[in-house]
Amino acid sequence: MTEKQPRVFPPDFLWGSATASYQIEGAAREDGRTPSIWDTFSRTPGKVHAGDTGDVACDHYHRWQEDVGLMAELGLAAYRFSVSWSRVQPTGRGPAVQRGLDFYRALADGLLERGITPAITLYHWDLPQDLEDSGGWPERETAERFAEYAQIVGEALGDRVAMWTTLNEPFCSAFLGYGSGVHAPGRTEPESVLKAAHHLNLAHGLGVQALRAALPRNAEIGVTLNPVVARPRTDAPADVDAARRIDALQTRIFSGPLLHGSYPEDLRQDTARVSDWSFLRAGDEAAIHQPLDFLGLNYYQPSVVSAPTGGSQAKRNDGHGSGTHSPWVGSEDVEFHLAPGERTDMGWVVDPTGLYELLQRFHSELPNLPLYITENGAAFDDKMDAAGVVHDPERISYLHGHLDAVHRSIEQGVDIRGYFLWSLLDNFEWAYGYSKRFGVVHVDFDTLRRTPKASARWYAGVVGSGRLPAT
Ligand code: PNW
Repeated sequence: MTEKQPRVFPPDFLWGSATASYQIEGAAREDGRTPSIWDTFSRTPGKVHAGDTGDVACDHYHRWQEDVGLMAELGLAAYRFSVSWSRVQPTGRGPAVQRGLDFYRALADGLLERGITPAITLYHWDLPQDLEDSGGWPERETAERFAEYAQIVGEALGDRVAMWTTLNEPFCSAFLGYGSGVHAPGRTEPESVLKAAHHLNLAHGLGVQALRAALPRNAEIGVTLNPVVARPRTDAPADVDAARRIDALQTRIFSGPLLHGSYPEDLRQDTARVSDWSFLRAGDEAAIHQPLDFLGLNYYQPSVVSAPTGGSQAKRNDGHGSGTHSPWVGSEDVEFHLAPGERTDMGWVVDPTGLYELLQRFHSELPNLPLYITENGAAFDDKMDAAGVVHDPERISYLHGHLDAVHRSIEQGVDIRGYFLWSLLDNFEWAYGYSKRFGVVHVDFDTLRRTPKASARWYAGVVGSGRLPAT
């Protein structure tokens, strides 16, 4: 599939890497930061692999200058990071903590000094525990509090940060946090999933309005989704319908109201057994449907689904930590199958054609909306050799294949503005703790020493030349 000619990217294509606050910062009790739902969850025995927590993580809070230095060394043009809500507004309500804001200001300035564009995500899953204690995302109030938080951060950093994302993957917050319970806060309540999804959508809409008021006019505002690429196992109508139902639950429950102004009718019907949707108030869909400057897409792998087969091979939960509860509210009978092919250390199949399809899909849905790939990457069980070198040819091959798909999409006329590799550093991989390594930079979690892997050098070559080498 790959051609012999190098693939040349547009000169203004934004090359970056991505991280998230809870996964890298550590300093969980410093400078006024209070617990988020991920502190509570990870400190609860049995929730996270090996009892790992984000208490120290990569200690990025104290080592951010070194990390910015690494990015500069790799020649990255952009860095996507998230703000820890409870570092900035400890109870999720009321006045901001200046030291929390100062940390992100210094980070943004450090990036700008090195010519790296900062891109802020306001919410990457670390809800202040106080807000969860008041009910969390299933409560409407959480969306209102998010808008105030967005205003605070917008006013504090709008003079130096031009690229803003409200939410990262609201699917995971709602469905893994309140449905399967494999993510914080670990609740398993089918109707709460739908309420959480709606209030996350509302939080986005109110947050965009707050940001528009707080930010200079040239700021760009978007949202990051992780749409499912759901492939029916066969073309039997029941399997095709299974794919439709999973697409409604994982993708269109967000893209419907966020990008098109209403919830899909089939989703309402599929979930009618679970909820009467009385949480949806008049005017909500209009509040959610705000003009956006870009859409961020995260992609890792496609899914193969079917109607119930009665077989034992299929799993009813998604791949991210197998809980005993299904996240698929109202479609619990849909089965997920292992696609054939090479796998990453997460057990995720390597299939760049899914990224190509995803980009085509959103381009046809919204031809005028610029797209960014806000996450793409792979975990492999990298080992450092005796000479201190980490060879990770599988990761290079994964990145090569996916960047090739991005380039082919651009050639087809899809408006893709940039690519953020997940992730800069090995980090706290949620329920998997430190057992899964997504970084292009190796982190020794005893010494916290950073060592760029072979993939970091390879990516630096792509970024520096703006070309994907022929293979
Ligand atoms: C994303 N799933 O998580 C997140 O945005 C990152 O924080 C994370 O480290 C990365 O991808 C790798 O996992 C996901 O179950 C978690 O579909 C779960 C799923 C997808 C993405």
